[in-house]
Amino acid sequence: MKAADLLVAALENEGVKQIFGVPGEENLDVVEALRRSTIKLVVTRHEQAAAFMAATHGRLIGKPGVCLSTLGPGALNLTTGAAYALLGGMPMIMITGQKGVLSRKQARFQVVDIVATMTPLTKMAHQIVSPATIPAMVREAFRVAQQERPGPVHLELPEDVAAEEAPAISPVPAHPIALPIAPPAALDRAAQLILEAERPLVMLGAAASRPLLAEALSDFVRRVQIPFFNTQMGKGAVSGGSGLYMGTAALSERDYVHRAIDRADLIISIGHDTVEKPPFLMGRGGPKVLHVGYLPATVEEVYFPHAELIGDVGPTLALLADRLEGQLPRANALLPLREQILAHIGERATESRFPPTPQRIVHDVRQVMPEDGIVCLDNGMYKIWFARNYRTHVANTLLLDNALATMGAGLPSAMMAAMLYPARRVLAVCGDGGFMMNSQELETAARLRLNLVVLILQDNAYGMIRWKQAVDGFADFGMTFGNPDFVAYAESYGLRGTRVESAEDLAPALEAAFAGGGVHLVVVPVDYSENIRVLVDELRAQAKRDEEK
Ligand SMILES: Cc1ncc(C[n+]2csc(CCOP(=O)(O)OP(=O)(O)O)c2C)c(N)n1
Ligand SMILES: [Mg+2]
Repeated sequence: MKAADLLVAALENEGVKQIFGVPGEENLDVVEALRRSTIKLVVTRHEQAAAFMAATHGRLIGKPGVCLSTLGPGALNLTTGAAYALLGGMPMIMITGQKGVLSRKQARFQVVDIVATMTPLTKMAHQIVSPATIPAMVREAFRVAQQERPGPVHLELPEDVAAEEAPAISPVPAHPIALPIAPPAALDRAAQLILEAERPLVMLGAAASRPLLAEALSDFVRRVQIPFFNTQMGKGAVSGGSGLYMGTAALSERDYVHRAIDRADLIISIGHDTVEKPPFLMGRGGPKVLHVGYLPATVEEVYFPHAELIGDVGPTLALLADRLEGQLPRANALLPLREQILAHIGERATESRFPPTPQRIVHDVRQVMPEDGIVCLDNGMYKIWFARNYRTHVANTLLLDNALATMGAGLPSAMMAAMLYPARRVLAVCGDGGFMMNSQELETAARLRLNLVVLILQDNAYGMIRWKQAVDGFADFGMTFGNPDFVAYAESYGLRGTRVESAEDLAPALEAAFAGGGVHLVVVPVDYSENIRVLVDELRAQAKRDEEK
């Protein structure tokens, strides 16, 4: 048995079903061990996509996804994915090769210090130096990756260590981990704050989307009946139909949802992670904030809670609800604002101008997605519109990245969702910029025979930056580009493509794409004049009117 076999046995012991990546010659012993294992090796066309897929695996089911690369160039291609998982709180394991460390027959060819590179991008980065350490090291890697706050872990296996004869050591079994729950005194203090509040509001943040938390959170909201809003990454954490959803804070201030936030006197902030673009800006004199989380709040200029409840969030919330249920006559004080907030958000959602508005696109996507359908966004202007306008009813059905906010993750994250949930509809929504950053993965998606629809919003530009340029009064410069014929591009991969030619065609085109199965590209132009009309002019005018009142 070689060390590589020991590594793969340890991965099997962790329940790993597939590994994504691009091997190099330094990984060949690991590849051979994988060939003889129950684990499937899924080669991608770029390591970045492999890392985005592995991270999304962790995000969606709470267990680390695994990716693999060679040394130097391949490992460096994993770095954006590492940062994506680190900032996004997604458990992931990265395994990279390295030249031999016991002798250096190739001198420094391709050698980059990857452990040092990965150190600031991971929770832990280690080189494996001896076969006997592998079982414990792999177990520790998974424990660290999975433990709150979840994130990526890097293991480097040099080729000579991988090829070494290894003792037959059994893998280390996982031990159950029970997290502490907030102490009774802290729960009493928090309950007191909430009982005294005149206009309480719940905010659900990124950690509220942890896959195992959905039920406990929904219970809490139902039991206390306090209206809630969410951050972009907290979207979908409470199952639908509660009648208490007030909106999503896609901007940091002045959006319609901020009418409720600004009027609240207490915000119960559940699972907020300050990696997200601030959902509101704390200042002196604003609402008090009670932070509920697995970990204490990091203090920022715009976030400095007045009280905290730290511990396993689900059980902690249950204990808090025990102290509050039926005792909050003012729980719904802010609820009367709900209707007007949601009505404003819904404007222009059915207009038939062409190219369609972002509001119309979000509306039509919602129409063709069943409640449990999963929409995976890349990064671009439409992210704000989807965060703001798309209503979710099931946890983790709108996957977006408001942490690293990298372009290029839309397609790979949707591919992972389609692999994990073959019976659910999965849609990637990408700008023409972000799609082209990892479009080569269409080949991987085709090879894996995934059922997946990719909606490309074509404006022949880096629209989001062009918008910011205009908002800040700069000249329109340097943001436009040409595009391939996306339908022909899809066909060149053996896939189907549809170009939407009228507003009325969008929903039927998506419907037909899903019905046809396989991977299908749907291309639609988008009218981004709404960005300035709504997100700047209208909101500024409203804020001014509100101030004058
Ligand atoms: C990897 C990466 N590069 C650059 C950026 C900065 N950026 C954010 S949005 C954006 C434009 C996105 O363009 P596109 O994908 O076409 O979407 P659009 O905004 O046009 O809808 C850019 C360049 C980023 N977030 N990530
Ligand atoms: Mg674009």
